[in-house]
Amino acid sequence: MPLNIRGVEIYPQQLDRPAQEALVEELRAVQAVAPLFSPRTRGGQMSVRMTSAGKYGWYSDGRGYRYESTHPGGGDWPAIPASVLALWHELTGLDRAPDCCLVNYYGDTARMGLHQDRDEADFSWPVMSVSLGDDGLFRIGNETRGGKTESIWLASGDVALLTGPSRLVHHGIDRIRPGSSTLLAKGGRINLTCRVVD
Ligand code: MD3
Ligand code: FE
Repeated sequence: MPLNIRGVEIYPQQLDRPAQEALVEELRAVQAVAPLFSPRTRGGQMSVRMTSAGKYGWYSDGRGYRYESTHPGGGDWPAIPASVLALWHELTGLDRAPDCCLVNYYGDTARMGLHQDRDEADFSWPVMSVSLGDDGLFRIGNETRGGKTESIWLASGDVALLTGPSRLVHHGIDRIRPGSSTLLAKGGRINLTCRVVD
């Protein structure tokens, strides 16, 4: 039974250590094909580095946010790791596979400001998020801007499912806790976010 915070379902320690290690290896292969980059937004350079797997990858530059069919370097995005797809089908109960698995990498000082995920065509599809490496302080707000927020530390192996009304809540990562996990040799935090795009 997941923890429920404002409709966000959190599955603490859904992935055990061996599963986390196997996933990190699969992500190494993803990054070898599709290197991490730091997207530019209207607000400036993001502190989070990212890449994607799947049919689409998330991208941002001076023209705004969007999904792209190719990596900024030119090639196709690699396939979404099989273990991630299996987890998606297990937790969502859907037959439909996600179109995009966004890979966010947080160094010691990286953060992600409060935002909504609304670049997808249909918000009735859930979003699944997997945390790996150092703890991240996840802040959950409201569907509208402003108001009270709640925070929870996400640890390595935790999975969050955003379904129903929680799909459009404002959310972000205030900071990570450097050195809190031994999973990643170079430290930091990885978050995977799977979405149906179109
Ligand atoms: C709540 N990533 O990539 S994951 C993002 O940890 C993003 O990297 C954060 O927000 C991270 O857009 C948070 C948890 C998450 C992901 C998607 C959501 C929470 C969400 C979509 C709707 C509501
Ligand atoms: Fe988000």
